[in-house]
Amino acid sequence: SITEHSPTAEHSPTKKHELTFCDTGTLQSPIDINVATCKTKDFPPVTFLDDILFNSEIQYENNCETVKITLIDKTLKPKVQGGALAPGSTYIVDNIHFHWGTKNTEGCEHTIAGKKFPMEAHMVLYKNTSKDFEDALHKKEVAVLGFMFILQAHPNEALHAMVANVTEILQPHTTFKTSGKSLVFLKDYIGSGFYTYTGSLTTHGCAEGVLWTIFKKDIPIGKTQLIIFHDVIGEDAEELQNWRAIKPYNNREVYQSTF
Ligand code: GRE
Ligand code: ZN
Repeated sequence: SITEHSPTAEHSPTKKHELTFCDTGTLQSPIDINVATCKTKDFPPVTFLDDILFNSEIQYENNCETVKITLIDKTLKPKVQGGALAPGSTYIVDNIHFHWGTKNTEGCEHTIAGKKFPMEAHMVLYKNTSKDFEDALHKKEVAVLGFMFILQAHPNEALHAMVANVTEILQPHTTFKTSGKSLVFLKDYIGSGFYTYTGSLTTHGCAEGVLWTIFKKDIPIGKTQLIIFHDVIGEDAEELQNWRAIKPYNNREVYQSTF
């Protein structure tokens, strides 16, 4: 079961949704990854076991909290394995969503040796022994793959399709159905080196027991491409910013891959 702590209203000036109840435990996310004290472990790379995510119809949604990407056919289960994920287990992709800010100097949730990035994507996975994401949350079988974006002057052609799809959902509570091809760029990053630790969701109760993987290879994003995310409109015409500030390390170990 989920480690439960008495929830308190956590007030962060940077994230509107922290005004709602969140966990106050000792395994919260995000953290600043202390690269200097990371222990190294001989992990295999993370891999996609199939191309279901890229060959199927997907939906981009502006739910007024984030841009959330899901498969339209809920019976399709894209599979991921490796890395720090439980050996011998496969994990199913539940959704991909993004965290960003209101300016180019912030927006990521995790920081690496104190360094901030303008955006972070989360690929949310659940172990195939769970029925769905909610079931996995209770069983502590949720894992999240985090991809950091780094700003560059010129657009990244590999992100063109994804960004074009986001322009279709700038208005609050809108959806756009399209091909999973727009996510193919992720294949170039999922096999990179990574950091891993145990933390929490960063919204919606911030339940603990989530296995985090943060890839070391940043995804370049052009300034005009990041503007599209900054232009996503929230409830009541609000400018969205949806990153949670870093939380204490406490006694946690963060491991890194040998590569
Ligand atoms: C979020 O809401 O931001 C979130 C999830 C599930 C896993 C990680 C995460 O809903 O950050
Ligand atoms: Zn997230």
